Amino acid sequence: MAGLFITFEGGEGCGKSTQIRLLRERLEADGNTVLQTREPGGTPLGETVRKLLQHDKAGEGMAPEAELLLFTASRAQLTRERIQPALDADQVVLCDRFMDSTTVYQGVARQIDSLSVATINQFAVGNTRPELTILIDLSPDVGMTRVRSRGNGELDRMEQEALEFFEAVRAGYLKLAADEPERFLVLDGGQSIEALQSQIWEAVSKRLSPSHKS
Ligand code: Z5A
Repeated sequence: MAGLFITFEGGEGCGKSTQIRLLRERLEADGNTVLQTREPGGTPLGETVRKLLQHDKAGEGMAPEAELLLFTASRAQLTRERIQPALDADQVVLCDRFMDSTTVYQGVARQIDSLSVATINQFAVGNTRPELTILIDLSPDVGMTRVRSRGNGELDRMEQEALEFFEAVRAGYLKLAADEPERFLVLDGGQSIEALQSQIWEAVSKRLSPSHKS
């Protein structure tokens, strides 16, 4: 596969968006063409689904199965409309959340059976898989404190879940990472922004080949 596909995962407020922005800036300064995107969202269809999932009144009382299908519908569109074309053009793709979020949030925390989640996830992404997944691990209470003190402090539909939900998410991520150590880089999200950035750069720069510069 051409290109380099990197995903970022972790609980709320772990620092993904901050690190993705810094990494994109550094990659671009080095002459790489970068697609930075996010889930749910990243396409007009996906951004509409994002509103439904997070803030729309229509999302109240959403069944876990409907939630699973909405997240994966957004992903199916993003993969085909933006991610795979960018990889085919030998670009670096940085995605804020991808299929591991569904495995953990809908599979582990919402307790939808793992076989159904895996089947639907695979159908959504086809053969487009990340080469590197950076998991920023942080205790949920620290993450939620950061989220509450950011912007207007309002919480979206999923951020209103109980602490146990986010503890299950964290444990789910750590298990996934232990099962696939060659794909995952697990970092302590309690470190400074600069310390995290330098560990991320070390891992990413090893995977960059001269052909990624275009
Ligand atoms: N979800 C799902 O259930 N299933 C799926 O398949 C997918 C998603 C794809 C998406 O939320 C929600 O959808 C999410 C999972 C679910 N739900 N919940 N709950 P989102 O896109 O709105 O938000 P998020 O992905 O959870 O990220 P976030 O809350 O925006 O946080 P972040 O990107 O990880 O962190 P940040 O914005 O970079 O940093 C947060 C704050 O901390 C900010 O003020 C920073 O300045 C500060 N910060 C960052 N790094 C540090 C360090 N190192 N030290 C101190 N302070 C820091």
